[in-house]
Amino acid sequence: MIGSVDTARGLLLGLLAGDCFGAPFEGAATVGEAAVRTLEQTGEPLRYTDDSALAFAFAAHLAEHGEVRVDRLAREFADTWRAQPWRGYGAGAARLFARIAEGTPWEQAARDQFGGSGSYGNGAAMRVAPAALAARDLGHAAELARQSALPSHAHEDGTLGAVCQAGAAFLAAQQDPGIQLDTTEFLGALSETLASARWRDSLERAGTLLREEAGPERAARELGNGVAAPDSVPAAVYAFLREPDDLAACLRFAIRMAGDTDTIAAMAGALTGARCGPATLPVPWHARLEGAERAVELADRLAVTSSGGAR
Ligand code: F2R
Ligand code: MG
Ligand code: MG
Repeated sequence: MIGSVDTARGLLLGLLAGDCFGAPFEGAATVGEAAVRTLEQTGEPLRYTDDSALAFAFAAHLAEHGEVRVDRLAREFADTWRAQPWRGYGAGAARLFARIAEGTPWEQAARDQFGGSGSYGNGAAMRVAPAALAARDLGHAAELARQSALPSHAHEDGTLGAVCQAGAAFLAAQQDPGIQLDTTEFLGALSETLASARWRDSLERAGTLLREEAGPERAARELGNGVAAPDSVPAAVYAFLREPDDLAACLRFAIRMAGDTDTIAAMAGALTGARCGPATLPVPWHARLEGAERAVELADRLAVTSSGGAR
């Protein structure tokens, strides 16, 4: 096990790095390895998107309260959007946060999304990983995830995406990076948190693909790579389980799955970062990633809160 500060720093920096490196490829039908390596080598500064903006807001919320206070969290998400609406939010999310900012109760705003079915987008999952740092156990991580999804993702699959990613982050944070990851055990424990045949089937498929050492293109075809939570959260878990010990390799794999690259890489990066700590981040990346100092500051506050020191 690594210490709680390193777990928190690794998780938030891994999420940020995945978002920053994945963003230039978001929406691409295919991504070649050479293109990702070129971006790694350019040394250009990289901007973060809505994934990190909302994950930072959620981390700050947990650092302050140690729990989810939904009314406040809804306002904080809406304020985060309103402060920087140009961070690559989708049209649905922008509409939702605008309504909440205008005073519509979050229950109604979230329920009204997409003709009343609620959102099944991956937005609740992409921001949820900090829940793993405030959770006492896997069940608590799932509960924090459910509560955090309430203001925006009323569709069951939007919520389950958050539950799956928070559970995966919790399990990744429990790992000793010196011991080889047991992927079967990991997927089994994660599957138990998901009361849905569709999600369990998807994780089972991920297990089969791992045994067959499927590469990013095949994994994306079979697990999905789209903006819907069921099409991207299992893909991120798969990228992590393929490369659990090396953040750069994990992000390369996730981005080569194409589609919703910033989000799949942000979710996968949070998992590898939580397992390995900040040492897995190549040193030159710290200066390139917009928001790296904010990620470290929030991680340190969260680590104190989760050890009971700040409440
Ligand atoms: N949306 C993007 N990127 C594309 C737009 C980029 C932007 N225009 C720019 O570059 O400036 N990225 C970010 O959005 C994803 C997270 O989405 P979130 O927060 O869940 O939003 P939303 O709008 O609720 O859902 C996303 C899409 O999913 C489809 N969808 C969801 N629920 C649906 C339902 N019940 N019925 C039909 N479709 C549904 C819609 O297409 C939504 O637009 C991340 O990728 C993040 O990076
Ligand atoms: Mg984004
Ligand atoms: Mg995205």
